[in-house]
Amino acid sequence: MKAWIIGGGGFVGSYLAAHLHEVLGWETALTKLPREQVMVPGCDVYDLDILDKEAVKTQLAQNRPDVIFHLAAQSSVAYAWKNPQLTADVNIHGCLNVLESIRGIEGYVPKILLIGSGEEYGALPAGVSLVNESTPVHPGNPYAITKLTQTLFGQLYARAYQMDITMVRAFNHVGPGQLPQFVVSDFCKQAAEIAAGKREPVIRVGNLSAARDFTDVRDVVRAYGLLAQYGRPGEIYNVGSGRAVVISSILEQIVQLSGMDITVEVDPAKCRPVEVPVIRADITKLQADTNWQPEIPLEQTIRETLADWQAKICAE
Ligand code: A2R
Ligand code: GDD
Repeated sequence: MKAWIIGGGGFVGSYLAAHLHEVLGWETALTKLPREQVMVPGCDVYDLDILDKEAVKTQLAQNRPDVIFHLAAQSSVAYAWKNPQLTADVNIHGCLNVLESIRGIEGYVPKILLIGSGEEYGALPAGVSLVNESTPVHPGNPYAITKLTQTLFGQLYARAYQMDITMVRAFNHVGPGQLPQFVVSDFCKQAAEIAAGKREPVIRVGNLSAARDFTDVRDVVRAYGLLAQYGRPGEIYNVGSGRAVVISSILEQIVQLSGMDITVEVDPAKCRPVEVPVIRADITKLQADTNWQPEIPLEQTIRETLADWQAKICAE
């Protein structure tokens, strides 16, 4: 099996490439932006900007992978509020460049996994917090709208052109190596800086009352590998833990693990204009079709992410 990861220079990309190559034994290549550095043993790496449609088509036509994982995105909800245009360009036009390129290659029908988001569901009816793939969607921020659009195009192209596209709604994924614009990594980095005496003992936070469904990135990439094999064309699958965790409890764990006396300050710049209070995935469909189970407890992920930041900051 020949796999191709588009947008492999980010957080999930290297974990996914290592899983496909080392565990599944697939011939694996990943694409990254020219400015990114990434190296995964045994995997080929190519530069590719998905806004360059000709380049997308040329690379795919030359290599004709059997499976394509489309990860490339502007993936930050917070940044999408600041730059909705760029978010729409990459997440919608970029995705269309990929789909149209594949459609334009004669006789080529690869398996395509489009990675969307649990944010697509958005505001839920009163009393509803567990969402399945049929729950009505009300995306509540620019990022979520772009990801829902990607999913809709995926469904349309699967139906209209018989393309083998499976849509994923990934909920929050976390682990060592994630950029500090995401909450667990952000809090761990600040705690590590405090422990190293590189900042005052104050952690700056956004909205601590929201609850999100967190899964270790290593469990997430196992789910992607399974969906590439068993995910049905035209179908959407939630990938999450099925458990919602309040952000304040994550902060408490990190402060406790750091063993320091730390004050918490709300930074209004880190609070979003609007936010869905609770998001939690119903993963019945994923489990029925793939037998996937999350294996790594959140406590372990948080511990390892904090240790990773402590090592990085000590090495600076
Ligand atoms: O924005 P950067 O410099 O971090 O680069 C991101 C890259 N990317 C692009 N790749 C090709 N052409 C573009 N025009 C373009 N713009 C951005 O896609 C980054 O290296 C990668 C996405 O990785 P992350 O932002 O680290 O997201 P993560 O956590 O790996 O999530 C993978 C997928 C994304 O579609 C998320 O929206 C979804 O899972 O949750
Ligand atoms: N980043 C950040 N920093 N978030 C904070 C902070 C803070 O200081 N304080 C509280 N939060 C809250 C956010 O308001 C949000 O409710 C929650 O923590 C998680 O925020 P992020 O880690 O930035 O992730 P996200 O939920 O907005 O988006 C992530 O998950 C989506 C799937 O549910 C990203 O990985 C998306 O790409 C992904 O689609």
